[in-house]
Amino acid sequence: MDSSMITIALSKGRIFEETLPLLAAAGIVPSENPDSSRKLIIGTNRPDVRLLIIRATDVPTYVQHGAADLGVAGKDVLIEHGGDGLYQPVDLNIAKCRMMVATPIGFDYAAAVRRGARLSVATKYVKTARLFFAGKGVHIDLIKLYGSMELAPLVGLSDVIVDLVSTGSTLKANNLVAVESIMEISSRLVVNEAAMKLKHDRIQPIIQAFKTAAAG
Ligand code: PRT
Ligand code: MG
Repeated sequence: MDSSMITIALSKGRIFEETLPLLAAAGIVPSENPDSSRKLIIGTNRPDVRLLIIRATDVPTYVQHGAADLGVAGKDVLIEHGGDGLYQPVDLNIAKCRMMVATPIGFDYAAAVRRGARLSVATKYVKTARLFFAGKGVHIDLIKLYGSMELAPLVGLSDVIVDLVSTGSTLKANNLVAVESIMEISSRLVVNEAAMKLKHDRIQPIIQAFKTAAAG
């Protein structure tokens, strides 16, 4: 770990966009836009702060291993990762959505649950799905996918899906309907545990600025 540098891991798209005002509150302005730049390491107005642009699901891994000191990751991603070696000091209240169970229109989910039917569930969020259905006492066959879960019930791969929903337009466009809410999702600031101690003087003001900006 380069102790002179503060490294922040972010994903492109909604997390980067919604983290920009929080970075600004901490006096950090990226020198490039990751959507137009192909660079994976982006500098900032502060010579001692840089950004890593990585896949959303990889953020906890970089921070856990100390390749990044800080990062921003969805609760969905953190649950699947497990959160080992990470402080999660702030719920940033950004990139909000809901983890839901969805089915094709016309599938009687409530009746299937009532009669104790075995459900096949397609999802990228296997830990979340396993815990949720175990809690309800519903037996499931889990089918792990990496994306486009909406397709699975349309072609008979699964009865239901577990996915994130924000506007609901993706479900609607695929003749699916949300039948149960699992949890509210937002993104968290994550901090490497060793960096929290070793770089405390420089990391603490960033955490504080994020906290204040997220609450305001
Ligand atoms: O997209 P990519 O495969 O590169 O990676 P990713 O999906 O992991 O990253 P990204 O940037 O899409 O999402 C990062 C984080 O944003 C997630 O981990 C969530 O915490 C959060 N977030 C908030 C969402 C959504 N809203 C969201 N709507 N992540 C994904 N979606 C997807 C959802 O999976 C579904 O396919 O958008 C679709 C539904 O959107 P609506 O508006 O049609 O309901
Ligand atoms: Mg996505």
